[in-house]
Amino acid sequence: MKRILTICGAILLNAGIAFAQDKPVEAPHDMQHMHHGGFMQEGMHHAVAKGVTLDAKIDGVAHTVTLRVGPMNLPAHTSHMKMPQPPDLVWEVPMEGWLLAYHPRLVDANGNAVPGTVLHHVAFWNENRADFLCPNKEEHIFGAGSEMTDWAEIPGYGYRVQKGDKIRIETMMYNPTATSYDKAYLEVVIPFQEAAGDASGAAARKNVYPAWMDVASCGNSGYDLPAGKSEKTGTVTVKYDGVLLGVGGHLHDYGKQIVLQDVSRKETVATLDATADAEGHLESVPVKLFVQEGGYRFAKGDVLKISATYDNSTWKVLRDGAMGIAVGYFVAADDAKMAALRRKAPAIHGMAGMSHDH
Ligand SMILES: [Cu+2]
Repeated sequence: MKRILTICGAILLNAGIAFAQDKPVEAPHDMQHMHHGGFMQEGMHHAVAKGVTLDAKIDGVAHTVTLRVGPMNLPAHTSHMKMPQPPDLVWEVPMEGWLLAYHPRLVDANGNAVPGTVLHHVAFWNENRADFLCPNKEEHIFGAGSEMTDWAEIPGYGYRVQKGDKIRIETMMYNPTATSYDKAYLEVVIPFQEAAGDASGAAARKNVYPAWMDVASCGNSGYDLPAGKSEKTGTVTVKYDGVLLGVGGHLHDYGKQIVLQDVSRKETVATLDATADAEGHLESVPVKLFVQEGGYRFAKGDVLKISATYDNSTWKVLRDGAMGIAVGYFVAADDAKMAALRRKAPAIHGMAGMSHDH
């Protein structure tokens, strides 16, 4: 299966239209666990897993950083509510440059593969920047769920980071399988390009901004899933002119479809039909690309409407069981405007005027 997915990714890359993943996007969550953003849902308290740390290894030759979260003990048949969860961990970016792609995988202490099924989600947030659609949130730069979304590089583009940026990593595990896993690690390999250039003389990248267009609008992404068929819709307003290079979707089990519309233009941007197994467990959500047309144009002020449909065949309400997010990469018409999303340096040392923004 992994091999097939990798081939799919390679085809996308070869066609020069690589977008977000080698499996159609099932992107991630920002979730009720966004403590720092203040979205933690009432009554959602997880036990904290002990001894889980973050290890960052830079390979200066291959130009990759490997982030490793673990070890985590994952007993069989344990829901995400019952599993002790890793604490939020922070990676401080050690260089100026661009992050180009995200390749997640799960391994045990011996390096053997652990199935992605046990990853409920992982989300990366840049604490030094605000999200361009929902500035009440931090910039959400990457996410993956059980489908282990692989975000492929888009040639010519990258996510710009500054030295010292703090990337907060939220990881939530579960284990719906009958097999227990001890000392599991989540690894995310991130190829990067330094801003100063390197021996390869690579050209500067154009900046992309991950766009999370959520049925919960700018609120907490998770919601209770009613029994049977349901639909939830939300809106967000675009605040910058630019283009969307492509869009995928994030749904949970029993998800059927996610639709993104530009209400201001009276157009449907994308209709993404999920695939699932016989029990309704989500397998994939397709990706629609606009790269070849130069991107789907958004204008400042455009209202985007997002709709997610589910058919919950358990006939029970699934508490916090659903999300509906269209996820894409946005390129601003005037990238200089996006600099305003950098948050002022916290005045820890009581020094005024330390802002880099102006
Ligand atoms: Cu989710």
